[in-house]
Amino acid sequence: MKTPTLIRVFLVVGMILLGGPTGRGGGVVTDCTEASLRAAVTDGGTIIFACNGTITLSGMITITNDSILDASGHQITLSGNGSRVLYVSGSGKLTLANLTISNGSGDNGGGIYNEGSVTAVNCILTHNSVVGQAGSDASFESAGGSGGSAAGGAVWNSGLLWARGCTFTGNSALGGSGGAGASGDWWQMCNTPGYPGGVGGDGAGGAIFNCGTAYFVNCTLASNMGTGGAGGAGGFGYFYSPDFPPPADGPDGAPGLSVGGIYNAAGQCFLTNCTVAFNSGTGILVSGGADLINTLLVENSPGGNGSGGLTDLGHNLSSDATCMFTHAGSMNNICLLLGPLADNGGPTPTVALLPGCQAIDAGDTTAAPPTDQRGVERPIGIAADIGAYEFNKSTNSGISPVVTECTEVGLRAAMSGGGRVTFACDGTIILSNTVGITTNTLLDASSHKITLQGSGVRLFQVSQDVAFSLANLMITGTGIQNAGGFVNATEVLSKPRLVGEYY
Ligand SMILES: [Ca+2]
Repeated sequence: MKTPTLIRVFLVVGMILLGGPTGRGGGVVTDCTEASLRAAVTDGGTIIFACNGTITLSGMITITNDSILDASGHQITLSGNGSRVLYVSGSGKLTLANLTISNGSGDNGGGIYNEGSVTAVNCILTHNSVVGQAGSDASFESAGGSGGSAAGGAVWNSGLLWARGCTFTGNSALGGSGGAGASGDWWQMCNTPGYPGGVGGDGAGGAIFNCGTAYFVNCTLASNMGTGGAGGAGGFGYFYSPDFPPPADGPDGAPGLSVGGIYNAAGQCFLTNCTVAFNSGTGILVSGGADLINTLLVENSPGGNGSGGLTDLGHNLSSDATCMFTHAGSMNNICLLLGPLADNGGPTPTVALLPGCQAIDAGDTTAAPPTDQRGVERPIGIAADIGAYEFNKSTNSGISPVVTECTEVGLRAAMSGGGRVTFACDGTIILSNTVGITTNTLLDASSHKITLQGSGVRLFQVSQDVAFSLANLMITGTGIQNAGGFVNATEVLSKPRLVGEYY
């Protein structure tokens, strides 16, 4: 995949702003082995690649100097293989371009742990994971130990982080479970209560943990997972005699927080034209500061899209009410029509806006970067779109097909090209055969009464990597076992969304 010119300009400018490499070191990694890579980064400088492939590490690489890893024109993955991939010390400056960081793990910062400065351009961080330690069970007169937090599946940042055109997906943070509380005190010769269970550790950012300064521009954070550790069980009360009030069991510990996208614990993060979608856990949790502009938050749950006070700089969109956006151009509780995370062109996977999505042309054009995440120039249409993807009517059909006749033939004809399909009739449509969904489709029966009924058949079969949404219609009477309404080929990437009134 090519590096768009503007991104290259950014890279060069970024290198200058950051002081640039020292001029020493540098080199070419010719054979995609760990040994070659380690040799190349020893002296820092600009390192390029003349090979393609996955470099599987036996341990993390520590950056204490000024290094640029530029995989432009090549397919390079750095795999942590069970340990953290990269550690950047306080004196380190690392620029990553056009490469993938995957399969790193630890208890924080599975992909990258940054105390210095990291600039990532057109990178993919995927399948990095962090797991917190379990709290110890109490044995005597005490509460259970707290579970350890797991912070930043992909990145833990206390320094300066610049991410531009990057996709974070499939990363995870699992907090440690709390330990069990001790039982009541048997030697006191009375009934005594049990001790509390330990609190669970936080899943503190499936993708990102930030306590420094972090900038995200044209980035997509999708389908990452944060899971708080379970609270420990309270200890049993100790029963000595019926002459005393019955002993209470200790309370169970509270579970840890579950944050799927970004946990901004302190410091400050800034998001411009980013898409934060489909993460498991809260999308962005803020206890420091987070400034958002032109940013899209969709279907992050449980926990909602935002928590803790996001600063709304305008033209942000949330599919739920949790962000409480109030600035001009921002919207809450909007049903957003998005495709799954997919290769939509450009160097990294993105989440496409579908025809009819209210993020289209709703951004602040002056605040938007001159291209979207893929490198497509913006704005297309009357204004920049909200999020990391700019919708192009000419590459989507732009035609909004309408079901004019409520029959199987009429429905199939209207649905054949995908997109947002609406209705100009009311009634029950009985399908005699399953309709295959092979392109992103929204079936929207708003302001009509439509019932879809299967005549002993499944109604829809959704292909892999295809988004299928249904709005304001009834599905009934398919008459077969297992997934009568529809079958979804990919669990994460193309879950159908049932919105509005459905049955
Ligand atoms: Ca636009």
